[in-house]
Amino acid sequence: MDTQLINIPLTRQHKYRAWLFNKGCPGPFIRARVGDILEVEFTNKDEDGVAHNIDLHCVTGPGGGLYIYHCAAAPIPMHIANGMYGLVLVEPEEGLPPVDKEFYVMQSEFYTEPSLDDPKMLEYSYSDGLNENPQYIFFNGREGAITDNPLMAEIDQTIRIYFGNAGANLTSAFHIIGAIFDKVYREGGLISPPERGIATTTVPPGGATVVELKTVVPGTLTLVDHATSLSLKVPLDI
Ligand SMILES: [Cu+2]
Repeated sequence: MDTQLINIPLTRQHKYRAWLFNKGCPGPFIRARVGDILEVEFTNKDEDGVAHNIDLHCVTGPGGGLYIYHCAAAPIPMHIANGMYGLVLVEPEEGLPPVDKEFYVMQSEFYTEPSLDDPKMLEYSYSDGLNENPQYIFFNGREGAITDNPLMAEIDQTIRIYFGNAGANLTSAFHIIGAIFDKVYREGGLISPPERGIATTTVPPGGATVVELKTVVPGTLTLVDHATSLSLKVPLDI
């Protein structure tokens, strides 16, 4: 893996100088199985000379689960808010049951202020980061990431979503409009059996969940953070 500085189209109007794992926001989905040895080679290509690293929450988790990884160089909230996070799945030894479709979605906050040099650029806001006052909360790192490229499935398929909340600060009330989660592996734990028939599940910052649902009728299903006032305070990607 590597780290680079990339100007990403954060909103329809603005770019943001993001710090990314493998040019992605979120970074690559890492998939392993209990008993695997995970070798991570990490190169810092940050041309501004900022130090970066990788903190994989799965390092000592026995039995399998879905875990966040993120840059843990100081100040940590800045590195997370700049886009340095992803998910690592450690499947149980026997593997997860097969499904028809799998998707990778991550929520995170962006704390921004206009750049003094370029009105089309946004920069990280230290004060809003400290005050936990995000300007944007997005799925998959930018405005419209999912609405522009919808997650598609056919009728009568079983869908599994690997969902992570990078934070850096707010808890997600993860919900899908138009369906019920048939299975929720709470907080990404794969050792316990899944909960059944959940409408909204809590995903803390630094946490993840695995949810499954079945497509019953044709239509558009919408993923949201059901903390509804947030959609008035900041634009939510729905
Ligand atoms: Cu970093």
